[in-house]
Amino acid sequence: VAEQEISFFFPTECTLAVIKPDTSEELREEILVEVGAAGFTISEQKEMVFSREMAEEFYKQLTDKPFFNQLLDYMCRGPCTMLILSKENAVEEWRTMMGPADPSKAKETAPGSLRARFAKDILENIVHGSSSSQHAQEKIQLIFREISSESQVISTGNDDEPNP
Ligand code: IDP
Repeated sequence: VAEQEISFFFPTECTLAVIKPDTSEELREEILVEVGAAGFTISEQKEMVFSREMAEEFYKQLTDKPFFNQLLDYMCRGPCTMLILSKENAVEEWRTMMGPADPSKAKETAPGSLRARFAKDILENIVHGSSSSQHAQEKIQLIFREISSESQVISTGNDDEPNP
């Protein structure tokens, strides 16, 4: 069966996944291997440090939360790996793979999830994933298409292109 026909019956969906700052190179590689093993295609990948302004925009839905400033401090602390993941039902499947934000809850309800195994605490929980297809489209637009000059792109993940 032609690939187009398969994608007609099982349309692929995109989600934005982020490996957050302070994740060791070893763990980052492990996450990328698990992403592949779970059947996701990495459509685009890059390393980037958030500017404060861009992190605020990225998490604008959480402006009123008491932890908002801490979250911005964390997200701007170092390079993030930004991924566009494609797969049928990608949004939900990546959220399942991440597990709940709080690792103590994740250990109880989703012990195999990335956060259950690797998150430090409810703030420093190593990965992000869009919560809906619409959010995914918005955040992909923000991160991959409208790069603010203040956010520093480190690498595009594409060996054929020189780094900016
Ligand atoms: P999500 O990342 O699973 O979608 P959200 O509730 O949208 O969870 O929160 C976004 C991020 O904010 C979390 O991944 C985590 O880094 C941080 N966060 C969430 N709740 C708390 C909290 O109670 N204290 C500190 N940080 C939190």
